[in-house]
Amino acid sequence: EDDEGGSPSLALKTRPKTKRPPMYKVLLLNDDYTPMEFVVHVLERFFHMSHAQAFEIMLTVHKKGLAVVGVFSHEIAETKVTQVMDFARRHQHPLQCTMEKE
Ligand code: NFA
Repeated sequence: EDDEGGSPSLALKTRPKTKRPPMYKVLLLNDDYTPMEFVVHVLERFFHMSHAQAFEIMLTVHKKGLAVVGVFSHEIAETKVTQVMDFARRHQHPLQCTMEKE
């Protein structure tokens, strides 16, 4: 049989540098004014959650102050944040959505 051979320690140190791109958490923040049903709608519309899932996450944000609503590439995370912020502003709600590197 063939034997690839080589030094394991050297092989580990000389691996090809194919770093995965960083991923970004998208966070929804609580406030005192945005209606609960609006937040549920946002989670259904932009994060493809079921009504039950969306309600659960909305309550987590309401009670804990924030929650991670998804993890995406930088470009997708930025798009989600922009979509949510624009949608909230159009409806005159102060809902805040941000992203941070995982
Ligand atoms: N805290 C808001 C309220 O009581 C509901 C809310 C939940 C707002 C999640 C923002 C995010 N109407």
